[in-house]
Amino acid sequence: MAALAPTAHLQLPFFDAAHQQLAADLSAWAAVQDVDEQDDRLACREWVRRLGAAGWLRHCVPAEFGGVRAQLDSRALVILRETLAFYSPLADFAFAMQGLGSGAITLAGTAAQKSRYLPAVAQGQMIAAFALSEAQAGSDAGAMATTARFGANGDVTLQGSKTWISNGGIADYYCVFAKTDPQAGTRGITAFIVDADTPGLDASEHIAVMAPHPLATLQFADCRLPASAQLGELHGGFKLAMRTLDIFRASVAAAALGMARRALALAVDYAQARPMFGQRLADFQLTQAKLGEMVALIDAGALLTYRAAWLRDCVGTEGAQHAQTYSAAAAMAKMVATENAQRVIDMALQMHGGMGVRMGNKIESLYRDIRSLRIYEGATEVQLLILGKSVLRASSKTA
Ligand code: COS
Repeated sequence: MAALAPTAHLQLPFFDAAHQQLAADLSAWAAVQDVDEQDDRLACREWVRRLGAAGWLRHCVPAEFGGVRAQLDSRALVILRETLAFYSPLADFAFAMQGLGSGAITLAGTAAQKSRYLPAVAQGQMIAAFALSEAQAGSDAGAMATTARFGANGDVTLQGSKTWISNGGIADYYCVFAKTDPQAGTRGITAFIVDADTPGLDASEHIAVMAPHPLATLQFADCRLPASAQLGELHGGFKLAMRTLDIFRASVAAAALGMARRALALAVDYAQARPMFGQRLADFQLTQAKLGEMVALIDAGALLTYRAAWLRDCVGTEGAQHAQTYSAAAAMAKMVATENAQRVIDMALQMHGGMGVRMGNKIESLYRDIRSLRIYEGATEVQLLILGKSVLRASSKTA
């Protein structure tokens, strides 16, 4: 085990004493967890159970439904993900999906929906999932083809398929987005909560990926839901999905930071221990330059990440101006932190030489773990689109 996750950055004015305590407590807990991660689905269940039992998942829901704070606190989410990812990217993933898979219920659920799902998510008794992507609708989420048709008695029938669904096959329920008015584009999408045991839902198609991560394709064949399964406004599903993603994008950035900080810690340990040409690897200026570059890349991502979280917590997202400012800040944080983390981990691996590519070495697994963060919850290219649109919007206001 490397040293405990670093916490000096928590002295920055973005954080308060409760955040600092949270980081210290979580780091002490996470450092001694030992979960066998060979089977991603079993491991993910185990992480959800442990995270729930230890109370960490309570940060995913509001206090009224078993959470820690009155509202989701982005800085707490950032600290939780950064710290968990430092120790185990799969633990981070298990935590994040409880938040993402319940976020739309927190934002738009009825009292009955919130009472049924949120306390169970917070205790780790229900595993949550968010089902937006389809084979032909990844970055272009509005192009989804899954349909939801209302029957005469108000019930709903889902037809279609979702893919790349995190927690697919192990989730207890899915927040599913489907077209309720196929001609209306992004204005014709509605969200529904689909319990995993609903007849007509098949989540058995597991997708194997390069780093442990339970993923599946979902098939909906005449999958019938009661009217009470509708989540949020009719045709309001696209905005609900975007608002949910907005909350969690800054936390993806934080997960990338955790992995990058771990890679830096490993690189420092290795450089100080490895003899080479009569001195230590760390004594070469070439090595020092790389370590310097790594720490600067991490700090750049960190400042953007903490800014985004602070904006959401302390300025808020009420009103178009604040919502757009936050949305752009979260997009920038996600893009920079994940791209920088990939570079940092690559440099750390290079420093390890042949040991870096040896299976079972932590730096080798980090190299695989980081890759998907540049893709999921909005690829880097999507973040660039969001940022580009926000620059144009700002310039047209000042013209
Ligand atoms: N919050 C609230 N509303 C938002 C929003 C946000 N963050 N982003 C967009 N909207 C609204 C827009 O204001 C617009 O509203 P009107 O219909 O009232 O005009 C509507 O949603 C459509 O927005 P836009 O025209 O920008 O949609 P696009 O189809 O061009 O798509 C992107 C925009 C690419 C940003 C969006 O599809 C996206 O985020 N794609 C990535 C999806 C993703 O992250 N997938 C991963 C799934 S989870 S692993």
